[in-house]
Amino acid sequence: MKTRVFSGMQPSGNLHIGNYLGALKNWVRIQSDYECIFCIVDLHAITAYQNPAELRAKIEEIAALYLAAGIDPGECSIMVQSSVHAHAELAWMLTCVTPVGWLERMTQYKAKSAKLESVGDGILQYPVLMAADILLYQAGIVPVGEDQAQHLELTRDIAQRFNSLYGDTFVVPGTSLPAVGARVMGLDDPTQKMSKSATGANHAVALLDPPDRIRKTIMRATTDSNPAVDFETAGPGVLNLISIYQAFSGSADDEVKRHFTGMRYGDLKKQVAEMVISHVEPFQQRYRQIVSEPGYLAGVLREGAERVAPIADDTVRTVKQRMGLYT
Ligand code: AQP
Repeated sequence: MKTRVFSGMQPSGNLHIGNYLGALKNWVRIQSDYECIFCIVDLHAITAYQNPAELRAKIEEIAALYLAAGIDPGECSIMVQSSVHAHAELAWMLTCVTPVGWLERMTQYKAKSAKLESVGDGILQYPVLMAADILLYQAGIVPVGEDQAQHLELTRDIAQRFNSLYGDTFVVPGTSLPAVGARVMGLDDPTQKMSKSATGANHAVALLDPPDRIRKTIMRATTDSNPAVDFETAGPGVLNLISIYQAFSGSADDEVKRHFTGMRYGDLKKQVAEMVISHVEPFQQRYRQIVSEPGYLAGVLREGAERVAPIADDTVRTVKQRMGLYT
């Protein structure tokens, strides 16, 4: 039997090249080696206010982008988190075995809550819901970007705590990070990770940005005071651009070093922009085709949910029995 893989993205903004290089590209690469479930985690997105009509549209946009990037719905299950009720149900049961101190230690919680006057409980509980998503399907591997590694560690802690309190119930999942592109940084500020919720006009390259917009954003990327690439002294902005190029091209470290050493920053940016465009343009064509087929996307999502719901129900039934709840 193939090991099960689970991962997801929030429909909380425009998917960017960080989401692609950190996660989606890896999903496409491994999809035929494992039994994969790829989710659109809309319950996570509502931890911050979302305009309802926009959220609904984003869910479909993200599903279409999964398909456009090469996820095969014949091979994998693509589904929306809120369409399988067991995600929320298991999250509550896991909340009850999770010490609040574990959640307060999460870097993402600290960063997000520091910016808010009033912190919603959902922001604190976010990683418990993520643990429920993964443990519900007894996933053995979770391919994510580096920013989610700490949440994965917490998922393992929650699984182990539950297993030790109630007996072996959950598979303890492993993390799969890409070798290059695990943490793509903001183009306007390379000390911050590229993020859907960041507001800067030149912060991110979205997967659906037109080529001219991509060129503009990359040409305006922050570099440093050197005129040309010197790997010994290069700042984070230059290294970020080079790693974006490398992650898209799949080139080896020494090849990249040879290619870029001494290159002027203007030329480096042009080459990075053309590399990104050559990869995202074909997605964009497939994306337009997918959204123009009436009913296709809804069918993929319905089938995905129908395929995974029995696995989720089975886990919830076992968890309820183990905890002594009424089944
Ligand atoms: N900058 C990044 N570099 C590499 N991987 C990244 N991921 C996110 N940002 C980067 C990975 O993309 C997947 C989906 O992310 P998410 O939708 O769960 O949200 P996130 O991790 O919180 O990412 P964002 O884009 O920063 O969203 P907002 O701003 O809405 O919080 C995950 O596998 C993540 O690791």
